[in-house]
Amino acid sequence: MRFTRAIVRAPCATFADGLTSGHLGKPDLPKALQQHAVYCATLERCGLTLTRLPPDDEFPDSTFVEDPAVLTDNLAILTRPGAPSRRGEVEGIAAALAPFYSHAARIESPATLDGGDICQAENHFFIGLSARTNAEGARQLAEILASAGFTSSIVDLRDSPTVLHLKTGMSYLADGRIVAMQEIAAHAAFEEYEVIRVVPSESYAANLLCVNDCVILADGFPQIAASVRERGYAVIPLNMSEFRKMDGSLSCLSLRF
Ligand code: CIR
Repeated sequence: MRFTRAIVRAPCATFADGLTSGHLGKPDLPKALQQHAVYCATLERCGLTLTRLPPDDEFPDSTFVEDPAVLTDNLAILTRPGAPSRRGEVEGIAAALAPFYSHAARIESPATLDGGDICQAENHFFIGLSARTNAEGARQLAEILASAGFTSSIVDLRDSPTVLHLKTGMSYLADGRIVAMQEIAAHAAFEEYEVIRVVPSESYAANLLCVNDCVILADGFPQIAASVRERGYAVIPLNMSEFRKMDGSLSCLSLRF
């Protein structure tokens, strides 16, 4: 999968009021802004042209632009986020996508679905069922994807409440390879893939971002960084400390297409 563009939105003044499991303390906004700037520069270094949306104080979690949409190069799907406080983020993303997609499909009530629960692996999509994405959301998305020629499979995370989204726990690297945290590594949906396991002490790094020829990885997780490098990928480590405090990780900060 090659990408040419991404949409990003810097964290807003109310960032610390967003949703979080809250065990790592309050984020520092200036530091978050600095980490976001490095993240954006890294996407550019990987060949992406960015659309930078202005910070939106009305929605504390709005820097996590991945959740209100699911994109492929010719298909845009606007989601219905599982957290009611995040539903209003969708219209801003719809407007940002309008110049690039002539039509966007929509996930409709009573379905809920967060982009963080959706992982594309070439022509296949893994759809996580979680506290944010319900069965009806998964059904609607699978139907839209099937009509565009994509296959999909479900990964039920509802017995793993510490995993916020599917991509909190796994990522598609490239070349038929998946990176996954222990809890979900043996899932039947991943049977045909090479699964690179992330040790429990490095679980946060299971969310990585493969952008063209680069693999962007959270900094400070040497074992998974070595496993990825060993397979021949160029790794770029990024400090994600302030986003992690708000349960966010690398993929959440951009919509790539
Ligand atoms: C939330 O709980 O919705 C945000 N604080 C974090 C969202 C992270 N997004 C993602 O993993 N795609």
